[in-house]
Amino acid sequence: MTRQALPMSAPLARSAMAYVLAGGRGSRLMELTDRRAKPAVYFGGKSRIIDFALSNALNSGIRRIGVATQYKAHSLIRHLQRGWNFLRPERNESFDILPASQRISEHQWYAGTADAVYQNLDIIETNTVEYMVILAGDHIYKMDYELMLQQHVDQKADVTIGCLEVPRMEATGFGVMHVDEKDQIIAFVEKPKDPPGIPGNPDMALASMGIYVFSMKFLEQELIRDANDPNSSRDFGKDIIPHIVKHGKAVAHRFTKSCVRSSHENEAYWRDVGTVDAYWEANIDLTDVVPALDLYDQDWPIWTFSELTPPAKFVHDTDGRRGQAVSSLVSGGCLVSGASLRHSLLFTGVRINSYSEVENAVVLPYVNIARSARLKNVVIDRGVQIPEGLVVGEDPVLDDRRFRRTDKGICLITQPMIDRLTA
Ligand code: ADQ
Ligand code: ADP
Repeated sequence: MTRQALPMSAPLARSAMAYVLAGGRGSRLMELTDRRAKPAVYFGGKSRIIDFALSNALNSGIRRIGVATQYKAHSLIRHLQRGWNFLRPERNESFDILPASQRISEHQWYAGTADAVYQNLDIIETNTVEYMVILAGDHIYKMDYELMLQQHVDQKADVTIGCLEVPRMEATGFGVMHVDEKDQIIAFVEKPKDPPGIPGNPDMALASMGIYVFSMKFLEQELIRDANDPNSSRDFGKDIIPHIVKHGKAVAHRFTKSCVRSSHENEAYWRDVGTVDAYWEANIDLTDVVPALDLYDQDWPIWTFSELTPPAKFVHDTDGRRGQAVSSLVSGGCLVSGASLRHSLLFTGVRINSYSEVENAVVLPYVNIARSARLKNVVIDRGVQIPEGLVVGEDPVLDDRRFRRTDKGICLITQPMIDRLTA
């Protein structure tokens, strides 16, 4: 558990601001994002997706943070206000929540990701920072942005882009780049239909993680230039980055397992969790004995708002049936009474009652599972009341009719779906 030594010079993170783009819906998460933006979706038992980018910023030494919100922002803003309001202006720190508030013109929401920065330039400038770290609030990973800032300064780049290798056929949803031997980006295409492979490794592509380091002055000039371009869609991936690759110096920063100063990581873990399948799988993976993502790593804690709850409790029911959990993560305030739980993850305050069997389940906060339910391969949204005897995961045709069933056979269950069943 030894921490690698910090660089001797003052950390660049202290003169940087992290700006988290958290306005997207994430529509492939289906009903999970009907009422909340993707960054506000729960992950890992205690956190929300945005906590990963924010914790990375904090653990990297960044103390000035802005979060731009747009789509269905209430749940996200409430979480940020409860969990992330500890940065103090009197200690040269700041935490700003920046909803698309039509500050420039009353007709204008954030047009694209670059516009979500441009519209708040005046607020950002009050922070007098030298570097800007633009982040997406959508991804699960641990990363030390100080190392990215150092590479940016060492290579005298105009922009440094976080990137990772992905299978070529999966790269259609990413910005894809070519680099020279010094990792300078010589070509960049946003979401190509036929992604170019890596020379010498044609089945893989070098994909942008959608995270960028700029010097503040350069970013400001670029945003103003872009705002005056009538053909621009005001997006980093579509407009700003291709322009810099053509006219300036863009450099790739590779995401590897050494991107986090922790002795715990055994692989470079990064997930988009953009679909119900990917979301279910990444959560269920945490039940592995040695998961690829270690949430128990005290060198790189994932900060969040945590409700005050009593400990999880497992009890015999009145018939003497044991309440038990195997290979599962169970959060505070949960109560498992005479029921059995396997390979599952319970968020705060979940109750599972007698004779119920739950397996491969991701159960969001305050779900109540009544007696004698059998639930397998499910994601259950917050607060859902599962009725007595409900069976899910045994009859694909029935499940298809009642719930949101994915190609891989995972059922997403929400309260309106349950209401339709019992109506
Ligand atoms: P996309 O994944 O398509 O591409 P995009 O929809 O632009 O990303 O969203 C990026 C981030 O900005 C997300 O966190 C989203 O929540 C947020 N966001 C989107 N629209 C917003 C708005 N109007 N206001 C505020 N926030 C907003 C980008 C890059 C690709 C890269 C992928 C990696 O363009 O080059 O490969 O990210 O995921
Ligand atoms: P969270 O995402 O914080 O868990 P909920 O799942 O309770 O919150 O709700 C998500 C968002 O939907 C919140 O912004 C909440 O205020 C809103 N909401 C909750 N229930 C309803 C409802 N019945 N009608 C409209 N909006 C709701």
